[in-house]
Amino acid sequence: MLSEKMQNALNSQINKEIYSSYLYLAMSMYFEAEDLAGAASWMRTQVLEEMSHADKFMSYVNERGGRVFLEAIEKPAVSWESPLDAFNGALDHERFISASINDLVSLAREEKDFMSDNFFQWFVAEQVEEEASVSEVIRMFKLAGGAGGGLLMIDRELGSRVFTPPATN
Ligand code: OFO
Repeated sequence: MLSEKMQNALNSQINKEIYSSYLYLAMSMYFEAEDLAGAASWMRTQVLEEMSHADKFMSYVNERGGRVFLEAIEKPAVSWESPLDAFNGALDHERFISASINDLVSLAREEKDFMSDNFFQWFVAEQVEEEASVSEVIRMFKLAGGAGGGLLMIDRELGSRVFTPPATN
């Protein structure tokens, strides 16, 4: 059985994951408008990944006999100064999510809720990958100088990313 505090924290995390999905959808639409189809597609993959995170949290709350309450999702930004600016925004957001997952782990340990602690470890590892994959794109944009043929090459590379659903625990 989840404590009320843990259930609230999990519901808040579900909202953050759905917001992540919405934010990356907004970035995808920005890239579409900039004619960067590969970056748009990379972000669409990220949209699916974030919804899979939300789904994993929702399943967990239900498995533990808790109740999911869906709240309003904040409106994301609609445009960015450059592709690099958008990916920098994505990295800032992932760092914010990592901190939020760390807070969940702290709460689980405080409450001696070791089931939740164990469940959150998947997300701790996932955040390492999330931050690394966005950092890698930022590195590519910086190397290419943000324009011309280099930008087109990066866009093609980004378009090759495919969504792999996470294992169901
Ligand atoms: Fe991007 O990891 Fe979930 O939010």
